Amino acid sequence: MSTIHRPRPAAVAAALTLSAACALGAATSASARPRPPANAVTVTTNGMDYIVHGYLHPGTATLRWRNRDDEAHMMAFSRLKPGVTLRRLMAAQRKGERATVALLADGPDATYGSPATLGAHQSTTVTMANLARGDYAMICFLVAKNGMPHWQMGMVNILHVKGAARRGAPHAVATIRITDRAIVLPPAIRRGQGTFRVVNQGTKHHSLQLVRLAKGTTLAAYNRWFGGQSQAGKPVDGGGGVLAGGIDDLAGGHSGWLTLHLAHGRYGYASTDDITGPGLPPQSGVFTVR
Ligand SMILES: [Cu+2]
Repeated sequence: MSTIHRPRPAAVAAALTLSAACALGAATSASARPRPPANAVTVTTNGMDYIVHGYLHPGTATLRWRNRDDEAHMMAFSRLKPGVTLRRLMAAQRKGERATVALLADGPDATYGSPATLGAHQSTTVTMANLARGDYAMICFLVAKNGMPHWQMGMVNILHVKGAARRGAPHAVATIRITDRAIVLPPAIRRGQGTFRVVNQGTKHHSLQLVRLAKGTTLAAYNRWFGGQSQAGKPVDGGGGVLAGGIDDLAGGHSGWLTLHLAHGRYGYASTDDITGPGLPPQSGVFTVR
């Protein structure tokens, strides 16, 4: 699996499957930022960290992730068994993937609709449906220049989801449909702004990762470059693209929301779950925001 998405160093491959949602990425324009929804939390990355500004209520819950670092980061997101502390999670990480998976409440294949991978200075906002109460692990498996995975450098933290459930759905300007054969984007995507409902109408897990492409770079070329970097255990900054968030993973029949503030430019999209070789999956394509 080579992809826009997560590198899969052998030792952590299984733990990786615990992640998967997508967020929207973006070259954010501050002036276009809408009023934050009631049940929302911001997580900021300044370096090898997830700095959590508050907590979420269960139910319909919005996670805004800002990457202020000069490097790309990802967020494996998974609910922990009751009572698992950050210290215990970190100890399990050092032991290996099996030890980490043993701490997960929903197993290694759970999906929540959490944020997809962010390049340097990008941000993304996802709204998750029916988020359960509990403590959620956030772990970055990308690899630094020195070959060390980011989690080993401190990029592990916990987000608390507690209190009374909040219901309701954000107002969506249009719907993005993901199936077992395609991703169908609505015409409104070309505005690059607003909240989109994202529905997985297929039977398998799918995701939606966005990448802003430099002039002259095709999505296929970027994807090949990303796959090569990932498999070699190298950083994924460069290659003529900037990862711009999205929704990491949605199980078949599930949905979430993605709020976009995309700057003008050409974007590629792909379901990284469906990348099985050097080529692009059928769930991929390109659009332009003008
Ligand atoms: Cu990272």
